[in-house]
Amino acid sequence: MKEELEKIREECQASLALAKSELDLSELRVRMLGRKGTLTQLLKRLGTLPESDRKEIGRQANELKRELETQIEENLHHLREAERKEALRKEKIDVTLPGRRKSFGKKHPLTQILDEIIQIFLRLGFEVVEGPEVELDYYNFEALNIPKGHPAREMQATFFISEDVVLRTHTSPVQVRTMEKKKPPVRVICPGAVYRCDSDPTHSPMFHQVEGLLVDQGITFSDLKGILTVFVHHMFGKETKLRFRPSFFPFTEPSAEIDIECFICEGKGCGVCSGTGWLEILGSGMVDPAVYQFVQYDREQVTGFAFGMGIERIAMLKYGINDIRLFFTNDLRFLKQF
Ligand code: 2NM
Repeated sequence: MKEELEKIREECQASLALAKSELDLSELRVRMLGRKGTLTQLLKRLGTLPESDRKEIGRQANELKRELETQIEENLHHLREAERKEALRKEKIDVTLPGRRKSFGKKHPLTQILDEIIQIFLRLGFEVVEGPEVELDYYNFEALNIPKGHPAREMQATFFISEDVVLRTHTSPVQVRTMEKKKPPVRVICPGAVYRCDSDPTHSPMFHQVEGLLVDQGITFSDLKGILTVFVHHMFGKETKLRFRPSFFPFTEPSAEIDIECFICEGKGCGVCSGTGWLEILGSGMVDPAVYQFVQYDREQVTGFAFGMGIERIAMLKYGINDIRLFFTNDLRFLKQF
């Protein structure tokens, strides 16, 4: 039995060294100290020993039992401690790390400018009207006093869909459609995309316009000057100098283009204003009575004015942008600046 006890001791030591988990340890406990465990069985057989051996072997066996119990408890404790440390290490968070910021989108610079323009005219009593981008030749040209063969048709570099259907070259057809539908007084602005076969740093084949129209009894060129002066002062600042320069459009008579003093050189003349000291920002005029005849308005009863501007042009002047394509390539490094 003495050798048996030695073997059990060795086996216990080997097993303890190998036990890597709680399960290993509880198996070892059962195998040695359980009701049918090796050591338990040996302890039960102590009574069969001669009295001379019983005391010594009994002492050693009980000592081994206690040692094994203590060792198993200790190892269990170490295992649990290691597990706890590992869990804490895994769950560790650095509360000093900066938060993850959500990035919010914002309006395209052209939309910002358009919103500003619309806001100014809404306060002046205008309403916003939209219309089709694919338009009949009749509304885009004919009813605007631009008959077939008129030089203005060549100047506009039109995209044709068919012989009498075009991509609109301006938003004026929306105003013709509005006058067809509604009797005076009419006070509308028409924003939207327009198309011309033209492409260089300052021209895009698709760009945006806002046009306006006011028709009523007794409207004069003074009303045009007043409304557009208010607009320019709101858009570019109330100290902005402006001038009305005679011009020509087939659908207005008289016609005027509106320039503002170049804010780069303050009127001295520079590269941006081509040495003139002025920047062209608007076209305008008194609606030609010929247009009223197309929409069944009484040309003896009503008068009115109309105007138009390019949104990209206004944005380029306002922000000092020298290439119109920047608006349409959607490079975030560009867009984030506005
Ligand atoms: C401009 C300049 C001058 C204009 C005229 C009309 C209509 F429909 F009433 F005849 N709509 N828009 C107009 C007049 C547009 O853009 C530079």
